[in-house]
Amino acid sequence: MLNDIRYEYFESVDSTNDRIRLRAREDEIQGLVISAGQQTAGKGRIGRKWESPSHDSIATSLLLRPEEISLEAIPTITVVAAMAVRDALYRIYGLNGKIKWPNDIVLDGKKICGILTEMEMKDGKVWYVVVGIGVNVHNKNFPEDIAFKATSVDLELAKTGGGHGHREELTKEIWNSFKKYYNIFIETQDMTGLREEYENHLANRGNRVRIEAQEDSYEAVAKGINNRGELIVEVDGVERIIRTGEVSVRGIYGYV
Ligand code: BT5
Repeated sequence: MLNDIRYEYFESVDSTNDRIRLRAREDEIQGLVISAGQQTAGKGRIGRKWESPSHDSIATSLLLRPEEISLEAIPTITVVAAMAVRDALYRIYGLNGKIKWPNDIVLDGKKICGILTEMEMKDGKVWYVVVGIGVNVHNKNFPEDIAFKATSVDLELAKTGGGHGHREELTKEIWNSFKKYYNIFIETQDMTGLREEYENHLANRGNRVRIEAQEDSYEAVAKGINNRGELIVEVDGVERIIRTGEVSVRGIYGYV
């Protein structure tokens, strides 16, 4: 169970995930959140970069120490975190995002949030888990290579009459929401209690997507997720399971 959440804030760090890692190795207990105004070395998955320029976005990471968790349940935590961000954006701003499995929230076809879950093992067990969340809040423009596929809270609110995001308020709402979903997840260590709600918000459900694995790329229809939080797709009438971390899923007409 996740109960108390404790917040620390820094103006600038390399990566909030790395800050949590250091504290975790110093035996910090579960529930610490480190957020930063700016990251100088924000990380995406598999060595990619995450842009979090000065005070425009949220960069926030949480330390978890799930007891007796199996290794295969760890990627599902990313899926749970995606639900929390979607929920927080909807409840505060009425922004009705979709979850692009496994780790993005998209609005109007563009990415507003990315999630990076990392962990370390000790003595053959999961020692700690870091859930890192980046959300674009005040960003008005983006570096050229991502401009076509990135959006922010303020840019989306501008389309529906205006308004501004508030980074601290949104950060707290995200982690409160995460606590709610995580405590449901941890009872079964899977998506049994969350799957239906998740699937209601899954981008591309029922649509054709392109699965880009390292050695292979093919088209499929996205059907939903299984209780492990893995994506179920159909290829020529046959179901396949896509595991987190292995692939990218793209819509066939663009980023989403
Ligand atoms: C992610 O990776 O989306 C995970 C991002 C996690 C960021 C958080 S911030 C707090 C914590 N501390 C960290 O150091 N990281 C976490 P991935 O699915 O691999 O997507 C990365 C790709 O998203 C990049 O290659 C770009 O194409 C794109 N991208 C980078 N910055 C972006 C931004 N601000 N908005 C939208 N897209 C972006």
